[in-house]
Amino acid sequence: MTRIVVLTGAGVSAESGVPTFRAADGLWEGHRVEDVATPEAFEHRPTVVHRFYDARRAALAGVEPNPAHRALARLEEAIGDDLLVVTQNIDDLHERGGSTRVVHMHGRLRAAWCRACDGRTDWYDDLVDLPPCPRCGVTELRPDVVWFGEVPYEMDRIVAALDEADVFVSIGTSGAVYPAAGFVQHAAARGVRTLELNLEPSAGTHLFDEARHGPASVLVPEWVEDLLR
Ligand code: BJW
Repeated sequence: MTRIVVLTGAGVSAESGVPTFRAADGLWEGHRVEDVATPEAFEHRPTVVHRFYDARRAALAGVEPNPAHRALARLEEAIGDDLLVVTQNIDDLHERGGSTRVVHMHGRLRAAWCRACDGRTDWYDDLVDLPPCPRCGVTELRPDVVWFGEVPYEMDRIVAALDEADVFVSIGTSGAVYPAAGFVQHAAARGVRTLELNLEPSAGTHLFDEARHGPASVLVPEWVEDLLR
């Protein structure tokens, strides 16, 4: 059986109406993502950072998975444990599209992390008004997401999957943020076949064995259909 690791980024959710980070319109109220997605920003301007994530959490209620998410779920249905989806996205569109084997390496919008008790809780409301942690009652909740300078989640599991993979596919990511941007080199160094599916050439497009450019809602279903034919 072919073992496949798929890495997804903001581009896979773009056609669902979730904005990407580095497009021309990818600013949030004039802030670059690098200026709001840091522990330092949260320390100095917690209200700005909470509002950034509260707005994105609220917007999740109005978006739906697109054909790219659904095609990946169809692939999981066909090959089961031989597929692992590693997403940099903090939305839940892979799960809502039907995928179950999903690693959220940059965390989840619908989760809050208490800095007082270290507990994590599923979270659907705003955080800007500093609600108490349901576990310890302290008002130290932050979005359970990975900011610049923090260590992405489940790196050991991701590296193990890349080491055992036959194919690595990167979908809808600019290749601007590490360590995800380095997965292609990690995989290629182990002889894994690599494929990029992105709207345009990413920063690391030359590192892939093959690159196909176009919208994920077209490229991903086509790739899955080819594979399962
Ligand atoms: C479509 C499409 C359509 C559009 N169809 N495609 C090595 C070198 C240099 C720097 C570093 C390095 N290693 C680490 C660093 C520092 C830093 C970093 O990478 N800095 C860069 C700015 C250079 N990295 C970190 O700090 C990370 N931590 C770390 O490295 O810890 C050390 C460590 C690692 C491992 C083990 C042990 C220790 C943490 C990074 C955290 C990133 N967090 C963010 C925000 C949090 C979550 C959130 O708010 O959502 O994650 S930043 C932001 O960028 C977000 C995204 O997940 C991430 C990636 O963005 P993505 O998904 O690629 O989006 P875009 O907008 O950039 O691209 C979209 C793409 O889609 C484009 O190409 C479009 O063309 C395409 N597209 N429509 C198909 N319809």
